[in-house]
Amino acid sequence: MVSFAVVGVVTLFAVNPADASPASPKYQQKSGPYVVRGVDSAADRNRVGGTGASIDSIENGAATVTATPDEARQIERLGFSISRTRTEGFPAADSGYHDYAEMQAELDRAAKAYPKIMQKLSLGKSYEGRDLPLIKISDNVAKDEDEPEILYDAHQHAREHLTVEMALYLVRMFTEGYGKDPRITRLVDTREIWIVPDMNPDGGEYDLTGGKYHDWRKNRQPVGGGYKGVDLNRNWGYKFACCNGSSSSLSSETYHGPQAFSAPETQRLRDFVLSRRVGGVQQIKAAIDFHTYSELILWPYGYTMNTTAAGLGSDQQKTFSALGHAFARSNGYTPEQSSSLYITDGSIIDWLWATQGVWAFTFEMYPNSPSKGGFYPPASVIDAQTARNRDASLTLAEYADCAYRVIGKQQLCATAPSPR
Ligand code: NO5
Ligand code: CA
Ligand code: CA
Ligand code: ZN
Repeated sequence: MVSFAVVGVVTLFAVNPADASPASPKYQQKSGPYVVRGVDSAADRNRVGGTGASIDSIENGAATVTATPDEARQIERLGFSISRTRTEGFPAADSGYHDYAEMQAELDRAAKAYPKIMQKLSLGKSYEGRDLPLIKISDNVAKDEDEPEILYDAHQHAREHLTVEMALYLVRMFTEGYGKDPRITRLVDTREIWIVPDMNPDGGEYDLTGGKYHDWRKNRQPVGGGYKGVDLNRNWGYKFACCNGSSSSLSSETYHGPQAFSAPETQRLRDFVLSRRVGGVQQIKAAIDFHTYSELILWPYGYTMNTTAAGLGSDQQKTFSALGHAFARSNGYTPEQSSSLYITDGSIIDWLWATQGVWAFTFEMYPNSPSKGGFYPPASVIDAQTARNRDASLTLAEYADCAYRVIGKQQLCATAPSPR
């Protein structure tokens, strides 16, 4: 993949000595490019342009701008996020991976090629102002039909880049397979499929800066004490910070944030999920949250070792386990309750299940050992390791009309159509 990605979101003024030019304004050189985010309307463009900076291109609210240091400061004072970016993307050896711009381009292409069944929408913005794309795939895609809805989300954790490839694989699978593969055609015709390919674009892009990986996990929101980053998968609002499954230390990899949903990224997905309640009934019935690595299929709860707990009765536990084992038969991952790995609190799947009744799973993708690349497996594995989850992803969508069917208790769906 040709890469002209963003090098180093170097924060402008304090950090980059090149910007600390002592020259008086009229002798200041235009320099760039800068990326200015949140340039959504004509008024925004005029405000940015009004500083004297030139707008060289604009896409998805991100303007590439050439500006003097003074103009850049003015743009920042206007409230836009502006960063000094050179584009770099993945190291050449890993160019088969999609950085943020490449992912957006692929999603745009697919939406253009399959307008009848795919829409590219937005959840809103990340902390640094990047758009969080939301894909809908269904027949009559522009209509909200009465069809079971499924959510696949990826990349809560920055360094888990293979999960973005998984989401892009699902987009291709559902669009290119429509009208060709009967199983896919049936699902697109009878389900509404939501894909969130990149929950953490700020962390993901940061992880690629400077031509090397940074082993970054969290988002890029300042949290105080000079530290940046909240662990998005500890920031959800069910049993938040309850149980030693996250950290209150600002520098920790599992820092849960000052309160539940303190991160813009979790807020955005929460608000979308809540918007899918129609007449009090959550329309999203099943979900997979993709992570790497360890080749695991995990289900709620993460916060407790108990197999049943408030909101998780024994038929429900059996349904989770049976679905998890069904997925494992196709992808060879190890199925288990999330807490059997380790306790997590404030995870997305606990929130999705406990508050919305969504049959929510975490998939921890390839590899199963650090020796195979850990968080950074070579791009040569992408095709096989995303296709590996094809059957499980389809199976989840097929059970979205009545998950209890997997344990032969479909009568429960009639009496309790939505568990919440
Ligand atoms: C996940 C799962 C245990 C949910 C997490 O290695 S990971 O960070 N992807 N594992 O801790 O949130
Ligand atoms: Ca439809
Ligand atoms: Ca619907
Ligand atoms: Zn993860």
